[in-house]
Amino acid sequence: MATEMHNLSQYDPTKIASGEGRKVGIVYAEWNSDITYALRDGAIKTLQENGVKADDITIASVPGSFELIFGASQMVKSGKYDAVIAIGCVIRGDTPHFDYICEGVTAGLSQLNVTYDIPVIFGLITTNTLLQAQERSGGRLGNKGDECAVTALQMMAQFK
Ligand code: RBF
Repeated sequence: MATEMHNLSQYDPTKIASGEGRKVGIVYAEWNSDITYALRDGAIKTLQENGVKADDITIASVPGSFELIFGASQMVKSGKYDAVIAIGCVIRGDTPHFDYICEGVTAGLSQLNVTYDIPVIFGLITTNTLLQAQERSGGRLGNKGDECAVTALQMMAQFK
Protein backbone atom coordinates (compact mmCIF):
# COMPACT_ATOMS: atom_id res chain seq x y z
CA MET A 1 0.00 0.00 0.00
CA ALA A 2 1.28 3.45 -0.77
CA THR A 3 2.33 5.53 2.15
CA GLU A 4 1.32 9.15 2.49
CA MET A 5 4.80 10.04 1.24
CA HIS A 6 4.77 8.04 -1.96
CA ASN A 7 2.81 8.76 -5.10
CA LEU A 8 2.44 5.53 -7.08
CA SER A 9 2.55 7.30 -10.44
CA GLN A 10 5.80 9.14 -9.86
CA TYR A 11 8.95 7.71 -11.39
CA ASP A 12 12.08 8.94 -13.09
CA PRO A 13 11.64 8.12 -16.82
CA THR A 14 15.40 8.42 -17.37
CA LYS A 15 15.90 5.42 -15.09
CA ILE A 16 13.44 3.16 -16.91
CA ALA A 17 14.67 1.00 -19.77
CA SER A 18 12.62 1.10 -22.94
CA GLY A 19 10.00 -1.60 -23.25
CA GLU A 20 10.36 -1.68 -27.03
CA GLY A 21 9.97 -5.21 -28.32
CA ARG A 22 8.71 -6.49 -24.96
CA LYS A 23 5.50 -8.47 -24.69
CA VAL A 24 3.38 -8.01 -21.58
CA GLY A 25 0.27 -9.83 -20.37
CA ILE A 26 -2.18 -8.06 -18.08
CA VAL A 27 -4.81 -10.02 -16.19
CA TYR A 28 -7.33 -8.04 -14.17
CA ALA A 29 -10.27 -8.86 -11.93
CA GLU A 30 -13.80 -7.61 -12.66
CA TRP A 31 -14.64 -7.39 -8.95
CA ASN A 32 -14.46 -3.71 -7.87
CA SER A 33 -14.25 -2.85 -11.54
CA ASP A 34 -14.32 0.94 -11.00
CA ILE A 35 -10.93 0.49 -9.40
CA THR A 36 -9.47 -2.33 -11.48
CA TYR A 37 -10.31 -0.73 -14.85
CA ALA A 38 -8.45 2.42 -13.74
CA LEU A 39 -5.48 0.31 -12.64
CA ARG A 40 -5.51 -1.64 -15.91
CA ASP A 41 -5.71 1.51 -18.02
CA GLY A 42 -2.90 3.12 -16.03
CA ALA A 43 -0.69 0.10 -16.60
CA ILE A 44 -1.42 0.08 -20.34
CA LYS A 45 -0.74 3.81 -20.69
CA THR A 46 2.55 3.67 -18.78
CA LEU A 47 3.77 0.63 -20.72
CA GLN A 48 3.02 2.41 -24.00
CA GLU A 49 4.65 5.64 -22.82
CA ASN A 50 7.79 3.60 -22.25
CA GLY A 51 7.95 1.90 -25.62
CA VAL A 52 5.74 -1.19 -25.38
CA LYS A 53 3.60 -1.41 -28.51
CA ALA A 54 -0.17 -1.73 -28.16
CA ASP A 55 -0.05 -4.99 -30.13
CA ASP A 56 2.45 -6.38 -27.64
CA ILE A 57 0.08 -5.94 -24.69
CA THR A 58 -2.46 -8.73 -24.15
CA ILE A 59 -5.36 -8.17 -21.77
CA ALA A 60 -7.47 -10.83 -20.06
CA SER A 61 -10.16 -10.47 -17.41
CA VAL A 62 -11.14 -12.85 -14.62
CA PRO A 63 -14.19 -12.63 -12.31
CA GLY A 64 -12.45 -11.93 -9.00
CA SER A 65 -9.01 -11.49 -7.53
CA PHE A 66 -8.79 -15.12 -6.51
CA GLU A 67 -8.91 -16.08 -10.20
CA LEU A 68 -5.86 -13.89 -10.89
CA ILE A 69 -3.77 -16.87 -9.84
CA PHE A 70 -5.11 -19.08 -12.61
CA GLY A 71 -5.22 -16.28 -15.16
CA ALA A 72 -1.63 -15.23 -14.49
CA SER A 73 -0.54 -18.86 -14.44
CA GLN A 74 -2.03 -19.48 -17.88
CA MET A 75 -0.33 -16.38 -19.26
CA VAL A 76 3.02 -17.36 -17.79
CA LYS A 77 2.82 -20.94 -19.07
CA SER A 78 1.89 -19.78 -22.57
CA GLY A 79 5.47 -18.60 -23.02
CA LYS A 80 4.24 -15.59 -24.99
CA TYR A 81 5.15 -12.81 -22.53
CA ASP A 82 8.20 -11.22 -20.99
CA ALA A 83 6.21 -10.17 -17.91
CA VAL A 84 2.70 -10.59 -16.53
CA ILE A 85 0.86 -7.99 -14.43
CA ALA A 86 -1.97 -9.18 -12.17
CA ILE A 87 -4.47 -6.50 -11.13
CA GLY A 88 -7.22 -6.70 -8.52
CA CYS A 89 -8.80 -4.88 -5.61
CA VAL A 90 -9.94 -6.33 -2.31
CA ILE A 91 -11.57 -4.02 0.24
CA ARG A 92 -11.60 -5.23 3.82
CA GLY A 93 -14.86 -3.55 4.81
CA ASP A 94 -16.76 -5.12 1.90
CA THR A 95 -15.26 -8.57 2.06
CA PRO A 96 -15.77 -10.92 5.00
CA HIS A 97 -13.01 -13.22 3.80
CA PHE A 98 -10.60 -10.42 2.89
CA ASP A 99 -7.65 -12.17 4.54
CA TYR A 100 -8.26 -15.47 2.74
CA ILE A 101 -8.43 -13.83 -0.69
CA CYS A 102 -5.36 -11.64 -0.06
CA GLU A 103 -3.30 -14.50 1.32
CA GLY A 104 -4.41 -16.81 -1.49
CA VAL A 105 -3.50 -14.36 -4.24
CA THR A 106 -0.21 -13.44 -2.60
CA ALA A 107 0.79 -17.09 -2.20
CA GLY A 108 -0.35 -18.01 -5.72
CA LEU A 109 1.48 -15.19 -7.45
CA SER A 110 4.56 -15.73 -5.29
CA GLN A 111 4.65 -19.35 -6.36
CA LEU A 112 4.56 -18.35 -10.01
CA ASN A 113 7.48 -15.99 -9.43
CA VAL A 114 9.73 -18.70 -8.03
CA THR A 115 8.61 -21.43 -10.43
CA TYR A 116 8.76 -19.76 -13.84
CA ASP A 117 11.23 -17.50 -15.56
CA ILE A 118 9.24 -14.34 -16.09
CA PRO A 119 8.26 -11.78 -13.47
CA VAL A 120 4.65 -11.69 -12.26
CA ILE A 121 3.89 -8.24 -10.90
CA PHE A 122 1.64 -7.89 -7.85
CA GLY A 123 -1.03 -5.35 -8.73
CA LEU A 124 -3.49 -6.26 -5.98
CA ILE A 125 -4.78 -3.28 -4.03
CA THR A 126 -5.75 -4.32 -0.50
CA THR A 127 -7.37 -1.55 1.47
CA ASN A 128 -9.65 -0.98 4.42
CA THR A 129 -12.01 1.32 2.52
CA LEU A 130 -13.19 2.16 -1.00
CA LEU A 131 -11.76 5.68 -0.55
CA GLN A 132 -8.28 4.25 0.04
CA ALA A 133 -8.63 2.19 -3.14
CA GLN A 134 -9.75 5.26 -5.09
CA GLU A 135 -6.77 7.21 -3.80
CA ARG A 136 -4.46 4.52 -5.25
CA SER A 137 -6.18 4.07 -8.62
CA GLY A 138 -5.73 7.54 -10.06
CA GLY A 139 -6.49 9.64 -6.99
CA ARG A 140 -4.43 11.46 -4.41
CA LEU A 141 -1.75 8.77 -4.17
CA GLY A 142 -1.42 8.12 -7.90
CA ASN A 143 -2.20 4.89 -9.73
CA LYS A 144 -0.85 1.51 -8.73
CA GLY A 145 -1.30 0.43 -12.36
CA ASP A 146 1.44 2.90 -13.31
CA GLU A 147 3.68 1.51 -10.60
CA CYS A 148 3.06 -2.06 -11.82
CA ALA A 149 4.00 -1.08 -15.39
CA VAL A 150 7.23 0.60 -14.21
CA THR A 151 8.04 -2.44 -12.08
CA ALA A 152 7.47 -4.77 -15.04
CA LEU A 153 9.76 -2.64 -17.24
CA GLN A 154 12.48 -2.65 -14.58
CA MET A 155 12.24 -6.40 -14.03
CA MET A 156 12.31 -7.18 -17.76
CA ALA A 157 15.35 -4.95 -18.27
CA GLN A 158 17.18 -6.44 -15.31
CA PHE A 159 16.60 -10.12 -15.85
CA LYS A 160 15.66 -10.89 -19.45
N1 RBF B 1 -12.90 -10.47 -5.37
C1 RBF B 1 -12.18 -9.33 -5.44
O1 RBF B 1 -11.39 -9.16 -6.37
N2 RBF B 1 -12.32 -8.36 -4.49
C2 RBF B 1 -13.16 -8.48 -3.44
O2 RBF B 1 -13.24 -7.54 -2.63
C3 RBF B 1 -13.93 -9.66 -3.34
N3 RBF B 1 -14.78 -9.83 -2.30
C4 RBF B 1 -15.50 -10.98 -2.23
C5 RBF B 1 -16.43 -11.15 -1.17
C6 RBF B 1 -17.20 -12.30 -1.09
C7 RBF B 1 -18.15 -12.46 0.06
C8 RBF B 1 -17.04 -13.32 -2.08
C9 RBF B 1 -17.85 -14.58 -2.01
C10 RBF B 1 -16.15 -13.15 -3.11
C11 RBF B 1 -15.38 -11.99 -3.21
N4 RBF B 1 -14.49 -11.79 -4.27
C12 RBF B 1 -13.77 -10.65 -4.35
C13 RBF B 1 -14.42 -12.76 -5.38
C14 RBF B 1 -13.31 -13.78 -5.24
O3 RBF B 1 -12.06 -13.18 -5.59
C15 RBF B 1 -13.58 -14.94 -6.22
O4 RBF B 1 -13.84 -14.43 -7.50
C16 RBF B 1 -14.75 -15.80 -5.79
O5 RBF B 1 -14.61 -16.19 -4.44
C17 RBF B 1 -14.88 -17.05 -6.67
O6 RBF B 1 -13.70 -17.82 -6.60
